Amino acid sequence: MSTAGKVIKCKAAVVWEPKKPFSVVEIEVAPPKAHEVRIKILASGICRSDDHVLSGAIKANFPIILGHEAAGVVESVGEGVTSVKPGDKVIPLFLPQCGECSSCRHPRGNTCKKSERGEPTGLMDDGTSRFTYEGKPIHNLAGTSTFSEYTVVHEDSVAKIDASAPAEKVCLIGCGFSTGYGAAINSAKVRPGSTCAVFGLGGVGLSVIMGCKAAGASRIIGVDINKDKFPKAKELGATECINPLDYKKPINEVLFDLTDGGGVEYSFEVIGRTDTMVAALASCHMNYGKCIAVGVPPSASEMSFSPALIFTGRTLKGSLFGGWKSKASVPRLVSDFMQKKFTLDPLITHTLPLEKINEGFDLLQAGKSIRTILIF
Ligand code: PAD
Ligand code: ZN
Ligand code: ZN
Repeated sequence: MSTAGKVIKCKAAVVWEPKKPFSVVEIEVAPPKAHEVRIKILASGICRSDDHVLSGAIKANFPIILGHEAAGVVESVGEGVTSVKPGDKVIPLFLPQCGECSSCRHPRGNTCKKSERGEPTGLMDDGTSRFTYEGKPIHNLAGTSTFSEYTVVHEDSVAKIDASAPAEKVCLIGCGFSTGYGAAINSAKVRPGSTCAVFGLGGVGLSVIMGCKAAGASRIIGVDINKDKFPKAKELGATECINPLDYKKPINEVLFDLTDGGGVEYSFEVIGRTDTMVAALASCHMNYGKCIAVGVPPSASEMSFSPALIFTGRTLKGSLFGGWKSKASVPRLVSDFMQKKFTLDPLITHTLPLEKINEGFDLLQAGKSIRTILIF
């Protein structure tokens, strides 16, 4: 029996307030309104950005359904939806692509004005939610909310992908892989033969390493305070790994020593801390060095550093979703994966059912996982 046009009751992991565990409960998911798409989620990865919201570091409205790195199948569409239809395999996009705003129209832009930045509402365009629990609305995360068996997204926030793509792998193209890989190849435009330093060797940092390697970097230095992350970083292309806790000197000085006093050509901050952003900036060459800030720092934080750091020519640049125009690029990235142009398997360390979501976050917080994939 078709569920189109009807409220769907399903399981979702709800967080009632910051720092509290998820509760997997039965919620109601309303049908999609005009230009919206209801998706049956098949698999969703756990990203540190979800944890930043859970910890309260990134501001959001609660109660909330987190999750933004997923793959699923379209269950039904609202009026006026033309780019996807029921049955299509899709990836929800935490960064939309409306195609009309100044960023979408610019060849180098990707930060669509429809994306929720700064003060997120956690609601759909009409100011309401499609999720309710016992009649009370629950907020969404970045218009995606994929820790739910069903979710509703705007048509600008969903991309149709190859029907044969394995959801439990390509879900990573919805955030972690694309963010890291694109930071190297789009935002930094890593040059063949160059030296790179990657601060933070989680799922996103490892994807930066894959991007640096694909771009032909000859030296890739991984930096992390958890040495357990080193073997996988080396497997994916890091030529050496260093732990700041092993040195008395600041890590930027260590990196200068390792590069004959010149500094690296490209540095990437993939942690989400302002002190490591400044350290990454100070680690790159004073003249032509480029530092890409990928990690999401706490909402209220401010960064301070001496202007001398950039006066001589260094570049500091942010990178959201790897600089990709989301709706146009995600289907192509999935095809590239299907053609074995890159691998996602090394990023997946754990697979759990949705009911065990708290275990998945425990693993991330303990530094024991790269990506945990929740299977629905
Ligand atoms: P993760 O927690 O799996 O990895 C972070 C790594 O940093 C871990 O291996 C830590 O051990 C390491 N680390 C922590 N503190 C330090 C330190 N002081 N010095 C060196 N290493 C340290 O996270 P992730 O890979 O899922 O995400 C990384 C960041 O990227 C995080 O801030 C997340 O919110 C952000 C992100 N940004 C975007 C974007 O579009 N810009 C998208 C997705 C994720
Ligand atoms: Zn993410
Ligand atoms: Zn736009």
